[in-house]
Amino acid sequence: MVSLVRFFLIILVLTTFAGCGIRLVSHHRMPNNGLIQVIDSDTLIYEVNGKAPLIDSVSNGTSGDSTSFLIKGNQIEIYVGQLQPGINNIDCLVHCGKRKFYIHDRIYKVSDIVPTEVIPSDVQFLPHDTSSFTQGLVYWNNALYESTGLTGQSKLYKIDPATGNILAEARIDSAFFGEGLTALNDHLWQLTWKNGKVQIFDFHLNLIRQLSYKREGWGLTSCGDLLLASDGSESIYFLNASNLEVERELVVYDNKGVISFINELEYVDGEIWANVLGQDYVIVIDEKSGKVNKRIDFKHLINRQKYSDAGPLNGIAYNKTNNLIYFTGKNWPFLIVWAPFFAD
Ligand SMILES: [Ca+2]
Repeated sequence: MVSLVRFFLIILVLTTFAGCGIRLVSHHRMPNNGLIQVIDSDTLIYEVNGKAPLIDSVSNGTSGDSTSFLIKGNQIEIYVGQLQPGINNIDCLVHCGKRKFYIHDRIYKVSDIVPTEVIPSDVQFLPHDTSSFTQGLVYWNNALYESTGLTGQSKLYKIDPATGNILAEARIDSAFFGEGLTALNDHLWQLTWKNGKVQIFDFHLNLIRQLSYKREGWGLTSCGDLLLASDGSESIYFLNASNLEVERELVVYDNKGVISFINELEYVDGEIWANVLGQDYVIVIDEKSGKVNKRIDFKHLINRQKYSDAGPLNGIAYNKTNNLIYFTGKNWPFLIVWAPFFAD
């Protein structure tokens, strides 16, 4: 008899609280990191469901005075119009009868900067091997180095930056799909796409060692003693080169929202130049805030009717000794050489 009473008590408790909870009903979360994009509306609406869901009060969280709340029956409206662009935390405690619900979310607000549109002029062209499925480009010690992709075809090239001539080349492991490439600590560092490895080469293109890596490898550059890597999302990861642990994550966004599919990277004087998969432009990102400062358009420089086999722009390399920047793309017939000058 005792066990029967216990059984009905359990059923009663489950029935009372089944489906109870609080959920966001005004916005969607981004699938890979749960971020909430706040673009058109400055009000988040959460709703309590379950039995007797009327909200009594709300306690402020770490957002302090920057947000205000409005209770409407079983809904709470959180106004975030005063928050700064970029990532913000929303923390509060909702009191609902004897129950409490915690709201802990990360939102981002769009950038307050409208990117400057730049169209490169006075560029030079160098030849580029149209069989190169370009995935990364870097300048180091008077040479360009290129990483190319496709499983079984991936290579590393050393290229003369004055002529575009190939000086040396090496195949990488035929099981690997080569991706982003950078120079750090007198070595070349190469991502692989889904092979879970970072490969380290000397400048004669000899493999020195491999490190395990848990993300997809897309673009790679370096700043100081850190590696900066993309994985096709809207984030750039600042990695400790000794263990590839993430020291900082930078979310890229402009005045219209977060920018996904960040690919090839190049660190240039406090900014990160990046291409976006499938686009013939390069965005220039503030290293600290993630805001896009400029958008450099290359579509007038690649005639896609004439070069119908050419894929996306996917190589950016910076020679800081003479301020030249090199660009190319998957199966492009040329490298573009440009000395950028921004009149700002
Ligand atoms: Ca690069």
